[in-house]
Amino acid sequence: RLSSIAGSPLPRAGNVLQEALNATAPRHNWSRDEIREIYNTPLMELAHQSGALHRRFHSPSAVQMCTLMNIKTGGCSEDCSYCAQSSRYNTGLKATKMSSVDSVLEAARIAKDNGSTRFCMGAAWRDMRGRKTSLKNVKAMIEGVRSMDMEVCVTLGMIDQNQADELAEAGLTAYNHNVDTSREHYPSVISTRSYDERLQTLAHVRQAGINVCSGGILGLGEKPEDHVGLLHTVSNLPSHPESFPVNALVPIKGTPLGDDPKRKRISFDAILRTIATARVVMPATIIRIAAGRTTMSEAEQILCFSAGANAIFTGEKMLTTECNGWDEDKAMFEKYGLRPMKSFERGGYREVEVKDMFPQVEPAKEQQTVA
Ligand code: SAM
Ligand code: DTB
Ligand code: SF4
Ligand code: FES
Repeated sequence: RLSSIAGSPLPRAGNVLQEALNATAPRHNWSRDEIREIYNTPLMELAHQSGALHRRFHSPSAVQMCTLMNIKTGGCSEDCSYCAQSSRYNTGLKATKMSSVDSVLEAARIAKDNGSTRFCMGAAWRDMRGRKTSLKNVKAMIEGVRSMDMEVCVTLGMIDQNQADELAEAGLTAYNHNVDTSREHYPSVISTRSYDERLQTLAHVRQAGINVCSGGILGLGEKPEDHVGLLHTVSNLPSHPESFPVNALVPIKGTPLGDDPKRKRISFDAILRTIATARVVMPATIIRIAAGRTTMSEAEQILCFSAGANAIFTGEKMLTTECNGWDEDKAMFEKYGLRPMKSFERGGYREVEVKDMFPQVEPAKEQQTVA
């Protein structure tokens, strides 16, 4: 019988997952119980089904290549217990002034020449209060990168409505501001700004018509239930984030989390489970394998892509840590038949068609005549 092998029943998708797989549009009213049920589906079944759903909403071989640049390193007043750039911890990082517009445009050009279609700039700021000149420079950077026909994203800490509107006016594609973890676990990671303040910044970004990029970090000493909580927060926003980055903690010496002897590295199955669940509850979102990818094998990364991840950070550096380089990523794409997503290319719901799943395969001549 098909339903059992050697007498043991095959794992099956539960009702909630079955229903989610029939989606023709994203849903914004997931209950925490529903997300937990999906998250706890036997992993092979979950990753297979999320991969099938992915193929209905996205071009299956397209992976967005983004390159990061730290435009203002270190000296940050916040106490995020994972971060190399907080001035509260002795991480050996030297704080710098803000980069010039010219140096940013030069870096974006190199990223574009290497195939990246999104350029993301980060600044180690709590917020943008009293940073009028910096905002003017950031706007010039945004305009310059957009004029190269690249998507452009910034992460500058908390912003108010006026600042969001100004960034929108400059042509910003997306604003990154991570909720990082569940509401419950958040206070054990950061004390200097609240979960609600984060959500407020996301509301300003959304209101300004800029795409929201918001995700989390796994491996902060949280429980699986906090992954469910993180997914519950983002999937219940008035519109789903356009981009959901999944970071695995990169331990930084000198930070509370980097120095914690009890901290366990996040397991790969938890990363895959989070990506697959994110794909099911936010079918149209771009899911980004973010920090920690250098510690993943190529085979692990491919499992993530086949379960629904469709973006990476690639290039010389993340913000302060190592990144998988362009050449390594190009070789992986070539080997597995992945292709860089084009600038502003997006999926959208479609019924599955074999020609979409295998676009490069033409039916053989004999088969055509027989048919
Ligand atoms: N200061 C801004 C902010 O916090 O919104 C922007 C820069 S901040 C470094 C961007 C995101 O990178 C953080 O929200 C966090 O999710 C992620 N991140 C920072 N350090 C990390 C680390 N050591 N490991 C994994 N992710 C990290
Ligand atoms: C995101 O979620 N991860 C990126 C990007 N958005 C800005 C940053 C990861 C930083 C990793 C640690 C570092 O390099 O300092
Ligand atoms: Fe500052 Fe951002 Fe690092 Fe927090 S994550 S310490 S806000 S740079
Ligand atoms: Fe740039 Fe998320 S950090 S798209």
